[in-house]
Amino acid sequence: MSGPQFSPLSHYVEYPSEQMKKRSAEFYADIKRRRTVRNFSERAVPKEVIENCLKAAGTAPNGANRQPWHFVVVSNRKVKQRIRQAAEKEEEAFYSGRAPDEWLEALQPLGTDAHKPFLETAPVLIVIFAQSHAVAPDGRKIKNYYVQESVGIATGLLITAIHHAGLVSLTHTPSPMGFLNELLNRPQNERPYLILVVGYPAQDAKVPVIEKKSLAEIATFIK
Ligand code: IYR
Repeated sequence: MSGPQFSPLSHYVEYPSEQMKKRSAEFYADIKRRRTVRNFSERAVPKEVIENCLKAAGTAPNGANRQPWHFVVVSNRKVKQRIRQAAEKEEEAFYSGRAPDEWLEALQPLGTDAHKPFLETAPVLIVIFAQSHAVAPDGRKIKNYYVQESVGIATGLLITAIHHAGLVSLTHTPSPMGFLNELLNRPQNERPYLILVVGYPAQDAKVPVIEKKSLAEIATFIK
């Protein structure tokens, strides 16, 4: 086995600290405008934008560079309709009994229910799959590492890239979502991670009034 190969870190750019402060402040100002949106316009989005956002997601740091993710981009009306039907069936069971009261109370400020029209209205659904293991050409299982963390980080980059491009998204997690393997013809080593609903907001889109925790609440600086 040959040893690891290294190349110089040639793409790193160091900014002077004033510029770094400005860049970090500007990035924060921009990302804090991001809202999870549930009212989508039917307007189509350019395929190239979705492709670039997926390429950005694919740069995510991940366990042993196994890149244990697969993204299925659905824009076909019939397939979106099937996903909506299957998701709403699970969501109805969730909202009308499967979810404990404590969970329903936690969701109350968001105003969500079993009705998921956005799965059909939005132009694009990106169904994110996590590969619990890889499969070698001879069918042998190859172990993946830190799959949930890796796919979570890639999803975070994808959400950020979509916001940066000027579109909105919604993380949707019908539970259970095994139906997505069957509908999208994905192999058994892949588990649906979440559905990212992507598009333009509807003209009259509304978002819940919620607060983000302050820096003091989310971070501790040890001197
Ligand atoms: N999957 C359900 C419930 C839901 C759960 C959480 I945690 C949320 O932050 C939002 C919704 C749904 O999509 O309605």
